[in-house]
Amino acid sequence: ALIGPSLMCADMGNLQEAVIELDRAGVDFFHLDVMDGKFVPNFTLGPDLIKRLRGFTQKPFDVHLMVEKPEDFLHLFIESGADMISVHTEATNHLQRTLQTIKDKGLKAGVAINPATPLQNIEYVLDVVDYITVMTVNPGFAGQRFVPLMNKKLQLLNEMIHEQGYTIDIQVDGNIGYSTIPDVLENGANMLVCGTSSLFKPELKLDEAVAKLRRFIHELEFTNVKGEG
Ligand code: S6P
Ligand code: MG
Repeated sequence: ALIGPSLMCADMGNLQEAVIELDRAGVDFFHLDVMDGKFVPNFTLGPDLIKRLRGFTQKPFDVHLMVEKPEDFLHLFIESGADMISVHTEATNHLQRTLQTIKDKGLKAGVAINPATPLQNIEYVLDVVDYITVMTVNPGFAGQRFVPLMNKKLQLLNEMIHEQGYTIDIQVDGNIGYSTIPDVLENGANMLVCGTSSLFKPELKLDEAVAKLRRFIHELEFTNVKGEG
């Protein structure tokens, strides 16, 4: 599974250093949360900041748009250097077109889905998405508790994707840490958004936190493979 630090959980006064350190520690992608104070009751990173950080790593930038009418703002994030953009199914009446636009610009297109939103809402965009972000907390804040039914949702999503013959990455976002990772991996997630629950801990340096998490995931994947064989 891929490790993607959520930069809203980094020290905002030292974002540049955080990106450089995480890059060196070998993370797989960076997750950048964008909020508009309407779709979610908070504000975080914006296009100018993302553009500025873009210069400090070559790793993919995964921009998670928690904004209403994301179709109106795609150009800002494409210009700021995003490699992947996810939009919420709840935030637009034009989901298919919005995802198609992201793909047409040469980026990976993702759809994010809130805990209470049924999987049926994304059934007719499976052919156009590269990844699905299953929100395992309600979006807006770091440090929240995992919504328990999300493991069942992941399992059903995984089945739905395979039954229909698609290859789509499953990203999980929200309280992804040592207590929740075994189950989400078991249920098919392969992209982990890592915030305060795993990487950003006051007692651990970022490179140590990444190494520790990587070891944990490797061991789980190893035992899973053994179990299947
Ligand atoms: C939440 C946002 C997430 C958080 C992440 C934080 O609205 O989309 O990406 O940054 O969930 O991780 P944690 O471990 O603090 O929940
Ligand atoms: Mg996010």
